[in-house]
Amino acid sequence: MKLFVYHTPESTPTDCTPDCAVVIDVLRATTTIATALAAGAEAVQAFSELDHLFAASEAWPAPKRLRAGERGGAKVEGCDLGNSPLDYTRDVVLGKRLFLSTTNGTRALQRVAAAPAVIAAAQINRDATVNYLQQHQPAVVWLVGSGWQGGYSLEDTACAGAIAAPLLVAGSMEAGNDEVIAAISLYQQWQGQLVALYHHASHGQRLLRLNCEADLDYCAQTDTLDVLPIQQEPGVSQLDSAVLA
Ligand code: 3SL
Repeated sequence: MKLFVYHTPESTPTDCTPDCAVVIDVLRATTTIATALAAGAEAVQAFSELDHLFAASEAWPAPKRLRAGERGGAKVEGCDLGNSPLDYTRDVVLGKRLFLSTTNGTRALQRVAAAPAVIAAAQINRDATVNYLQQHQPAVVWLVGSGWQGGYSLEDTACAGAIAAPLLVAGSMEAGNDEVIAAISLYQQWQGQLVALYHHASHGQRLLRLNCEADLDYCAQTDTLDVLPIQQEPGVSQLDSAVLA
């Protein structure tokens, strides 16, 4: 297996697709997706554009849908929820389809939607992601950070390093680009202090200004959810039954 890290969706190649794309938006979209599915949501359907979200969700039975929208860290007007994973409790999401649009994370998912396997990964389901890659051994894997509007995000690259490190140590993967080694170094430097890293990160600071400190604490937890959101049809993620079994 050959592993590539891309810090942003914009830096991924446009002339090819990997066998497996792992999209990372630790703060907060992929953390929210994993949390919602772990809490019993039926599926998460991701949109880069809000008007597409509203049009698609209109066709879904109202009692079975939740609209979730975030722009600039804040909840979008007209949506049921924003993008705080702490809001995605079992009583809120059970059996419902989540129609989700966020500033960067859902755009990153859309960017790699043509790959045969697309996973949503974060710190909280890091181990489930590593196990999937070890079991399935896709030949070419991209770890794609969502970043912030085209720029690099510390928390996403640190999570890419957290996924890459055990794969390289086990010898089951080789680094395909220098970014893999840089991501591992970043993770190794901060692994015991992820909350502190997120407080340094520009998006972490944006969320702190929005009084979302508890979100940073939640998103920094490692390997707490044994769930793997995997794309079942373009844009639609559900739990991988192999992880549940
Ligand atoms: O950029 C995104 O997709 C979001 O995850 C940003 S936020 O954490 O909800 O502000």
